[in-house]
Amino acid sequence: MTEQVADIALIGLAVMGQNLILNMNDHGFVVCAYNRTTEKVKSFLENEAKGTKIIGAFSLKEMVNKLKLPRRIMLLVKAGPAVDAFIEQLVPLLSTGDIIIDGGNSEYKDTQIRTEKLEKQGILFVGSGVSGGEDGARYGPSLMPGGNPKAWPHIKPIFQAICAKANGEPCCDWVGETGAGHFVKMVHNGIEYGDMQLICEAYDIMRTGLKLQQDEMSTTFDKWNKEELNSFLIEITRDILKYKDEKGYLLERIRDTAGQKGTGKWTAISALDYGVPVTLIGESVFARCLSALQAERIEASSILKGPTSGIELDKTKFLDHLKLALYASKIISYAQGFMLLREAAKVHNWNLNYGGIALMWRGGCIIRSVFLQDIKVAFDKNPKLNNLLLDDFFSKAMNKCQNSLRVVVSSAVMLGVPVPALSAALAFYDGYRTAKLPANLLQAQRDYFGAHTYELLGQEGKFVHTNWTGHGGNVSASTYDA
Ligand code: 2AM
Repeated sequence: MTEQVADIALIGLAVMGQNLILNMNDHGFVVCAYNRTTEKVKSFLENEAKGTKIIGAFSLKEMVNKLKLPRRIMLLVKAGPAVDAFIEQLVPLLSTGDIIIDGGNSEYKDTQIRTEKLEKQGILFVGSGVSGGEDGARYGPSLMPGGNPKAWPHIKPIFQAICAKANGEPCCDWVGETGAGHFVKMVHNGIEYGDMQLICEAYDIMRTGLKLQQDEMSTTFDKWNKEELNSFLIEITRDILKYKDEKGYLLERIRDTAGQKGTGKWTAISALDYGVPVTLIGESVFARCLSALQAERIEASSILKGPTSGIELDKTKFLDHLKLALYASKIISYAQGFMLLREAAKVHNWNLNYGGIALMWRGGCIIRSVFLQDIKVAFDKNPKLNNLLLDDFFSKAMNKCQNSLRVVVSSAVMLGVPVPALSAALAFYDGYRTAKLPANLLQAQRDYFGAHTYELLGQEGKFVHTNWTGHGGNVSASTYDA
């Protein structure tokens, strides 16, 4: 009988897996490493893990036998069939109450199915978002675990030891049931798309509208990074703008076509599925798609005209507006992201801890920022807060910044600089604060051509149909949709 010495096993020795193991080792945990291609276990033990307490296994059976009870096994393998393949091989080797954690980028619906299926087999399954890239994994990632809540007390000491800390608090807490952890990670990635697109639009206005040099832009981002926009993405933008190689500034020579791996798209698809207006992330995904049409854009640039008259901008004043516009749009984007979380939580009966989620994103991940502390405070103050925009702190901030957002969006329009995310933010803001929208006309149109019925003000819940044309009958429709 092998000695049960390991606190946790980690399967998948790609760079994220290796770094997480080294991080766990630093915090005093004994980790057993395993990989499908077992030569990697040998190489890892002889190189990166040399001189540590890390042990290895060359079969799943050997790995399972080396684990303390209840067994904790973390998968960091390619999302999809690889996860199911390992689960299938592991289950016959495990005992009731053992824990499998999937730390990959799995789709939350898969995590939901796996959690429910494994619960029936007595295995506690966790799907955890892991964010922060290689460096985060090594020195402190943001961790977003969800799934079977019975697993949490057993993984909490490890997860909260290895994760990033913000003001001494761990950027990891229990997110919620079934697929909640991976859902929150997906929304995190969508928000990352939004943050990045907003910064790109600000850069484009500085470059095209204000004709700033790159060092001036870098200085501006440096200043912003010391104020309310203080964040990892503003910081790296400052550094990217001033980066030079032997040919000068590198940024201007990078091809302007953006790639994507899909999690932003998943967030936008979820937003449509749940019927939540997460417009800013949607626009950010589409902006990447438009950027990919480079050949067409180049052709169109010589055919399609832009504005015929320019506008004069006061550089100092405008940069102030731009900062506030960025801040306002960021508030709106996060408000939309939390609206999506709230709706999904309602549908799936997840008990999401919104303040905890803000704290999980506060450090360790790409969207880490000081701003998330204010979101945490807002949800701590009122865990049932309906919308971030209605919190005292954020409504005051919006009331202060909204005019700057108008100045920036209208100026960009007059300059012909595309600002899909900034203008989506403004359109959402104006829609959200409008007590009476023109959807009365929309309902009338639907009833006119499709007899879809409408409600009269003051008689909500009672659906009526009007024979608008005097012909076509009085029967309302229930199947044809528009
Ligand atoms: P490998 O080294 O044997 O390829 C990232 O690719 C990690 O996922 C690696 O540890 C890799 O193992 C593992 N992985 C990818 N596809 C897999 C599969 N179908 N089955 C098992 N492991 C897989």
